[in-house]
Amino acid sequence: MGRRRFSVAALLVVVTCAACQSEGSPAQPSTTTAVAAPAGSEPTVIAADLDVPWGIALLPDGTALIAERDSGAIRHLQANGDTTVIGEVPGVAARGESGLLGLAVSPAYATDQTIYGYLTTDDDNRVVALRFDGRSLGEPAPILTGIPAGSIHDGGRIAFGPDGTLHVATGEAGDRPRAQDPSSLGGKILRINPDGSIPADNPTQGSPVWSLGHRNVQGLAWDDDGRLWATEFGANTWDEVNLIEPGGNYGWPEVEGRSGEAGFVDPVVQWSTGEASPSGLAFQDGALWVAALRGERLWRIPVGGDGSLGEPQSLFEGEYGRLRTVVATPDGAVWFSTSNRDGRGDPAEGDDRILMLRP
Ligand SMILES: [Ca+2]
Repeated sequence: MGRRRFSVAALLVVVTCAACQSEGSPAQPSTTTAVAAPAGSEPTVIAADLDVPWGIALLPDGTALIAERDSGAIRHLQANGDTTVIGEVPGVAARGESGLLGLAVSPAYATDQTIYGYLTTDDDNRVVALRFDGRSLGEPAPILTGIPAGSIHDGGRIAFGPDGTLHVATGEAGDRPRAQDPSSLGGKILRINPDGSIPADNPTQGSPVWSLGHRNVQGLAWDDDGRLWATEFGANTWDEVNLIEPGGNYGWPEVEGRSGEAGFVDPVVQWSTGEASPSGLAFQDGALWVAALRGERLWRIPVGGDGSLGEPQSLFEGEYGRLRTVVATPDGAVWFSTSNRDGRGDPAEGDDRILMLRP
């Protein structure tokens, strides 16, 4: 494997340069500064020969479940690196960007043996609950249905927050006005209870909508202070990292990237789409870690105690191809997965893979 590289990307995270926000501005050349790799920081492959892995969720025993987007299979990654198919989720209709996407493990898994999946069917995107007893997979029980589906912009990340509610990242599925329509589940971050009911303290009574105005969100992570961060794919100009506030409107399709317009929450980080196309997100070791698809790198963004962000650093640019998912493990590691078999990549031998980094 190649050297670890850091790219200082200050010029790419433009906060104040109004001229850089013009529609369709081309990707800017990166200014790369090589920095010596800290000892022991080289990623190691922990799983290989996967087919478009998407959701990755850790079980309490340190093993993990992996969702394969196109086949609908869920694999169990053992400590020795073997992956066993524990079942296929019935009803998965994979086309384009859709299929079996996010996975989450119940915070009460030790007693309820329940996992959650986000999948595309012939009719919608939905969240289902499934029993997994350590060996085989039960039948899916729908807990949230009717999320708009399409061949693009299907969102798909699901994650439990520190308060035990399940957050669901969706996309507008190619129909832009949905993102601003509070009655549509598309283009939103949703918040539900583990049984699918609506938490009483959501911004709008009876609605699962937690934030709106999103184009396509595939990354959710909470920092140690409980702040929720989300990645979002831009169209042609700006990809985003957003700090999510309940009831916040993040602008799409009225604005993309920083606008300063009243009524819209500006992103806290923005990149040109060639530098990022950010999918998965995790928080580990005082930083956000972002898996970039088109950008083919891992971004590390330091988070200050007050929520301020440091300068994003570009890691492993071009070394592993397209990156989809990032997971923070309880023992301090960062896992990240490739997505080179998703129809837009250039698979290497052993792809797709999951790699482990110890920051
Ligand atoms: Ca936005």
